[in-house]
Amino acid sequence: MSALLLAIVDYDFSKWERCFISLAPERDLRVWPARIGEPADIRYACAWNAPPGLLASFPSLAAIFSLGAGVDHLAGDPTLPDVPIVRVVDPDLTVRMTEYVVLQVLMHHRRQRRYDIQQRERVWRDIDNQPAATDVKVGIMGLGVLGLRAAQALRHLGFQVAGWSRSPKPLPGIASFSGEGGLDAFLAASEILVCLLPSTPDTQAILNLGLLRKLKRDGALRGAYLINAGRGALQVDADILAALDDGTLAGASLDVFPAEPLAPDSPFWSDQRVIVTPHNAATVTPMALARHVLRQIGRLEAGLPLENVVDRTRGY
Ligand code: NDP
Ligand code: OXD
Repeated sequence: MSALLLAIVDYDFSKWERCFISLAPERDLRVWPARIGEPADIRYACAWNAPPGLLASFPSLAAIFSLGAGVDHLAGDPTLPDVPIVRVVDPDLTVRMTEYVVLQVLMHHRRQRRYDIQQRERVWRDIDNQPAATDVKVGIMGLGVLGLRAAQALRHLGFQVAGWSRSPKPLPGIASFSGEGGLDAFLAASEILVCLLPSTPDTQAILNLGLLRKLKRDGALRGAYLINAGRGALQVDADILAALDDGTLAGASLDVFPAEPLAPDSPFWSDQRVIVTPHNAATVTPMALARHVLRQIGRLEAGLPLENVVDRTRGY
């Protein structure tokens, strides 16, 4: 039978291995680097940060499954075989990202960081500039699977929501902006900027000082905020720190960083206005990942098209 290889770097592969074995004990499962066996047996690879060149060494490879929704971890491999790349789209992962975005928006909207400081200092004081959600503008960069669902959840809470994507999206209750031409107007309509873009050549370092200065600072929140759960390569750390210093940003929630894990001496850790999480805004569970991969392999073997295939020219 066609073998499935787990090529997972940076994580202990065993939790995924256990799920694949429990769901498909008959499947010939191989694990890189310990148990590859005969390379020509490998038809499917489930990969995360696989070393460049590894996937090209399997002559029968028919599909690559990304361990995550993002596929930028594959982009640095110039020898990547020309086979379909399938990314994760999973309802549970989408809900988790929506939770993260709603939580972070509310943290800033409700001034929770300042109340945390007051609590530490045993101060009982109402911070009296709390606007209504209906007066606050939230902009979401990336209106794909994750951005759209988060936008809808924020809309239900009453926020004024705008979205920015490559192509226009006519969505009820959500203002749609697209492309380079729509970016400035979108930023001017965003007091809280949520970034859920993929990392592609077009989006590198997009969250820079020039962009942050275009956010709306004189709105109901009386300041601008950045939430990035897309990818670290989209943000310029030094620019975010400069923006916090000069008042361009009043606060930020950062789940991703250009260098992960975040260095122990990073100033982000101790900045009271910044909420740092360790790239875990939304993680697909090993069981959901195994089900998704096996379902797609089942489709391929039944002659059906794969779902959620990455467009290689766009890079996402
Ligand atoms: P999708 O592919 O469904 O959506 C991507 C969105 O970004 C689309 O709306 C697309 O526009 C837009 N986009 C892409 N490039 C550009 C560009 N150059 N200019 C404007 N808009 C652009 O991806 P998902 O929503 O599933 O995931 C988004 C990203 O979230 C992933 O790539 C990953 O990096 C990150 N992620 C982070 C996690 C975490 O834990 N921090 C967990 C999971 C994902 P259009 O619709 O027009 O194509
Ligand atoms: C993903 C991630 O891309 O976890 O799924 O970052």
